[in-house]
Amino acid sequence: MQKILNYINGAFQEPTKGEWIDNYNPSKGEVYSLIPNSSSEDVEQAYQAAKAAYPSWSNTTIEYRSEILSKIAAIIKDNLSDLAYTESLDNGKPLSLATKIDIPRASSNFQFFANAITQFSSESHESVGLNAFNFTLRQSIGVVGCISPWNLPLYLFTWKIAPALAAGNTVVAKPSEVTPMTAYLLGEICTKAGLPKGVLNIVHGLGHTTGQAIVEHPNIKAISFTGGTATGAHIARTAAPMFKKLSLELGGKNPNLIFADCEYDKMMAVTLKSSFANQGQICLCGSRIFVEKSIYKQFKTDFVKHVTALKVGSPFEGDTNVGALVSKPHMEKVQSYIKIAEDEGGTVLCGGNQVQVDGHENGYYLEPTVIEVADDKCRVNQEEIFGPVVTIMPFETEEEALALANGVRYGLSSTIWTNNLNRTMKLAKQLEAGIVWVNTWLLRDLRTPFGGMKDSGVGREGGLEALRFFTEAKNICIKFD
Ligand code: TXE
Repeated sequence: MQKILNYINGAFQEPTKGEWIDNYNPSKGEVYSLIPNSSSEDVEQAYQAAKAAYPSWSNTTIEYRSEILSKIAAIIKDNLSDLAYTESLDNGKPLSLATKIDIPRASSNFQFFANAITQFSSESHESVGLNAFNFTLRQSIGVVGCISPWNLPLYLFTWKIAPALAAGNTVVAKPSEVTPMTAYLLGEICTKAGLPKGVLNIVHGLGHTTGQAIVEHPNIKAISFTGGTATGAHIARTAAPMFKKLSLELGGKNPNLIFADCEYDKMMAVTLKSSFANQGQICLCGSRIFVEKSIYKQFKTDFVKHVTALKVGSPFEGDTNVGALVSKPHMEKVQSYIKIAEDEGGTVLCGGNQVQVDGHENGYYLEPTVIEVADDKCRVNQEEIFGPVVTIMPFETEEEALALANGVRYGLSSTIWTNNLNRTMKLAKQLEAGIVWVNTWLLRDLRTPFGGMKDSGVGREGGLEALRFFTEAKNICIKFD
């Protein structure tokens, strides 16, 4: 069986304790590789390699770093089909999605920060009347930690690593133990691109051991994390006494507010995607759909018709819309919410069942599911399910829509469907979310800030925000007579 290895100091190595974890192909429910169950000793080795590489990497020119990151971007692009296949195999997502979205975005992440670092500037201020000039340096932090989840494996892994490296830091990174494969391949790509050894170190393993060792390490000065809200809170508690810089991108329970004056067909097509893309396993998915009462009945009929027509199947078939969920425990968690919804008086309008896919009988497939809820405070409408399950509910007024949208502990993204500009502006201002989309969903410009309010996290990624996170600001004040 294939063994994935840790990438430390530019070389691949087995975990020091020789312990391994099974890695599953979710489309078949089979173990197909083994990954290191790394201990704190492996994390320490990765840290030592990153520490040794730091003085030299942080002193390279911006142009040099930019060139290396561009090369990594180019090699990812050159290997698009292999990487996309690997991502689908490891995660269960449709190959078409990995080919169109995940892997191109991983390449763009490197290219974007290769360019952005050349434009990254800081402030200067003259203290008029006090005879002083101030200028601010943006200095790299040192060794930083990047921890990423399983839903968009290479996409989110590189979204952290690229700005960290661009800003001159060296990195100890851990991908999710559920989807380690493309991160493993990234090591080889970085070596090919000429990234000096030790600048990026990739350690595989479980969250509460390997991940915890990264967060607990006293000399890893910043942690960029994407994952569940409970894990984020735990990381914050662990890191706080050491005053580490933290960027936490956590869960979402994002509202879709659909008004009667919207462009109906466009809204319907995009709402299907925002509900079920990547099997609903995107923190930005619009899992709560609120529809203006005058079009609610029509919406319900049409939406259910379209959802029922979605093809659940092997990730490798071209016409598959919904692939496999990432793991058995995750599928069981999602299924448990369908039961909870029924117990709480919700109505399953379609879906709700496991699907047997020919040739993939043990895979983790679930029908896309639409639940009509009467009370927005029910658990299925309040808790992040992170699967192919959405709730729908009518509203009558703009005020009611706003209250429903904001009535959860999360605040990641919101989508508004309307052609009324005045309403758009009022709602966009009052929605408690880090990202508001109007008449679209998931349109991302990498220069814009990305992140959530409330229990969806702390800090912002993207563009200058990411470069600011991965640097320390130092102000220098010079007095003259
Ligand atoms: O995430 P975890 P899981 C949500 C979603 C999902 C739930 C749990 O609701 O059902 O979280 O998923 C590492 N110290 N999201 O269990 O545990 C872990 O190894 C350091 C939303 O996969 O948060 C992995 O690399 N690291 C989300 C990463 O953290 C730790 C995407 C995420 O794992 C750690 C994924 C620890 N103590 C899940 N414990 C989103 N919003 O994008 C775990 N890890």
